[in-house]
Amino acid sequence: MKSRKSAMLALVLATAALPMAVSNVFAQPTQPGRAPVTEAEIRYQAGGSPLAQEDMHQNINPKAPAMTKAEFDKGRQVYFERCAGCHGVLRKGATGKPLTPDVTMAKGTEILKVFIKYGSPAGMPNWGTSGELNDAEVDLMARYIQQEPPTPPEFGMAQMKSTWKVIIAPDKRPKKKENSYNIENIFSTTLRDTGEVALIDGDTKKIINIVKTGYAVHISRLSASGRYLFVIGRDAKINMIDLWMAKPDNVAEIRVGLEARSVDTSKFKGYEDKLAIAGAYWPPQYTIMNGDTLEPLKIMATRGMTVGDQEFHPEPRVASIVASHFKPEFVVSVKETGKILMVNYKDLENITVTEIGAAKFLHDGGWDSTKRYFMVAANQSNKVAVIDAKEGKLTKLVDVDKIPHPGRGANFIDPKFGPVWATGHLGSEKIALIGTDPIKHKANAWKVVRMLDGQGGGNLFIKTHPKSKNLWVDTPLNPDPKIAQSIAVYDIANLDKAPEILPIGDWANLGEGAKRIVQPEYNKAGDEIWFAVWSAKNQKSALVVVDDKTRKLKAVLNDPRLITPTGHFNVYNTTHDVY
Ligand code: DHE
Repeated sequence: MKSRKSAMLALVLATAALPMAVSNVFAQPTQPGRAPVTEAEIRYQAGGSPLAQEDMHQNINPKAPAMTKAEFDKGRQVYFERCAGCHGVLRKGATGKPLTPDVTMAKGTEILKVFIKYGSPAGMPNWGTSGELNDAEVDLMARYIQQEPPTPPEFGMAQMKSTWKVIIAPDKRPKKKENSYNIENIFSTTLRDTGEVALIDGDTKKIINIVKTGYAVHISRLSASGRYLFVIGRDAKINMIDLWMAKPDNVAEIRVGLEARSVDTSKFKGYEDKLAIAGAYWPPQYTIMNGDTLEPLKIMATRGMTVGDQEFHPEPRVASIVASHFKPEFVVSVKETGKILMVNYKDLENITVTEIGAAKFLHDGGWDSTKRYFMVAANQSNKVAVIDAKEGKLTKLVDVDKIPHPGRGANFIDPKFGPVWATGHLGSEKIALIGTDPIKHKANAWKVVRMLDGQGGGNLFIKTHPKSKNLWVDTPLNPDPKIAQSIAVYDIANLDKAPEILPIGDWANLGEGAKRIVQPEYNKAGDEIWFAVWSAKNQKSALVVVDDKTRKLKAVLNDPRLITPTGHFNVYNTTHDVY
C-alpha cells in the first residue's frame, strides 16, 4: 500500500487535472437520444473522493467475473475518483443509478462496457470515447462493478480521538487580541489543491499567513464572537485558527471521518463559541465538538429512511449545516434522505432531534434576511426547501429551475415584490427570486416572484450586501470560457434590465489557463466585492477586487502563493450571515 502522504499527493494530482480531463468527456459529439447532462454538472460532481486511497476488503463472489487483488484495487481507485460522487460509496445510488451486483450482474460485462464506454441517455458520461478510460480500463470497470462493493471503514470516537490535537491549549492562548489587524475584514481563502488557506488582510490586501489545513478545504466558518475560524477539508480534517494570535494560526485540529464538506459553530445566546459541529460524507454522520478545543463529544449517524418513498438509505451524506439564532439548535441537511435535522445541543446526553421531511438531494443554503427561515436547495429535485427555525417546521417546498445552487444565496429588496432570497442554477441560466416576507408581502411569500436570465448554466454562487445595489452571479462551470471567466451584475433597482458582464478573468491578466471566476464575496464595509480567479495548480491564479459602486477594477492580488483559490470568506460577513 502507498504511504498516506504519497497517496494523498496522487489524489491531489488526479483531481487537479480533473476539470480539464472531464471537459474532454464532453468534447465528443452528442449521441442520439443522449440526455442533456451538462458539462457543468459532471465537472461539479466528479470532484474526486479521498476514499480512493483507503484500503478496503475484497469480497470474492464466485458468480462475478474474476479479478485479481491488483485489478480490484485499481477499479476501486477509479471508482472513488470518478464514480462515487454520483453512484454513492456503497453503489446503492445517489444522484446516479444503483450499481449493486444484483443490477450489474444481470446486465453482464459486455453491456456494462457499452454504458461505460459510450455513456447513456440517463446521464452517464462517455468515459471511453472521451479518452478518459482506455478499453482495458473500461473492461476492468465493467468487471469491478459486478463485485460486492467494498465498504470503507467506519470512523468512531476512538479514531477521532487518535487524530485530535490541541496545538495550543485554551489557557495558553492570548487573553486579548495580540495583533493590529482589523480582524473583521480578514478573508479566509481556500487554496484548494495545496491543502492550505490564505488569511488575507482585507484592508491592506496583504497575506497575513498561509495556514496548513486538510486537503481541498471546502468552507470556512466563524465562531459567534468572530475570534475562531474553522475550516474543513474534503478529507474531513478540521482546523481551528485563532485570529487573536500575533500571527493567526492553528490551535486545534481533528478528523471527523474520511470525507466531509461542512462545519459550523453554536450561535444561540448563551452558547456563543461553546460548540462546533461538522458533517461527514463518509461515514454518514455528524459530530458535535467542544468549541474551544475540538474535543469530540457526540457522534450521530444519519443512516435511515428517505423522505417520500421511505426506503432505507445506507449512506446519506451530511450536506449544509447552519446554526439557529432562535434555539440552541444546529440545522443539519441530510442529502440522500432529504431530511433536515434540528439538532438541539442543550443536553448532549439526552439529545433531541426534530426531523423535518423536505425533498431528496439537499445541498447548500442560507438564511433569509431575518435569519428565521433557512432556504436550502434540494438540487437534483429542482426545489428549494424553506425551514422555519422558530417553529421547527417545513414552511414550503418551492419549485425552481434545474439544479438550484445558491451557496448561501442572496437577500435583497425587490422593488416590486419586497424582500426576496435568490438562487442561481447549475443546470440552467435562470436566477430565481423567492419572496421571504410572510407578514407585509404575504401574497409573494415562498413563491418564485421573478426569474432573471443569466449568462448560462454552470452557476455556483450569487451574492449581494445590505449596503449594495448590485447582485453578482458567477458561472465558473459554464463550458464557454468567456462565460466562465466573467461575471454578470444586475442592478437591483432595475431588475428588468439585462446584466452588465464584467471580464474579471481578463482583468486578472494572468495569461494562459482556465481562470474560472468563482464566489463573489464582500468586504465588511460592503463597498468592495472579491472574486477568486481559479486556474489549474500549475498555472497562475489570483483574487480580483472590484469597487461595488463603480463596478471598476480596484485591485488584483496575484501573490504566487495564491494557488487554486476557490471559496473565500470575509470574517464579519460569515460570522453574521451577511449575504
Ligand atoms: Fe461545494 C459549499 C458539497 C463541489 C466550492 N459544497 C458546499 C456545501 C456542500 C458542498 C454540502 C455546503 C456546506 C455548508 O454550507 O455547510 N461541493 C459539494 C459536493 O459534494 C461537490 C458537488 C462535489 C465534490 O466532490 O465536492 C462540490 N464545491 C465544489 C466545487 O467543485 C467547488 C467549486 C470547489 C471545491 O472546493 O472543490 C466547491 N462548495 C464550495 C464553496 C462552498 C461550497 C466555496 C461554500 C459556499 C458558501 O458561500 O458558503
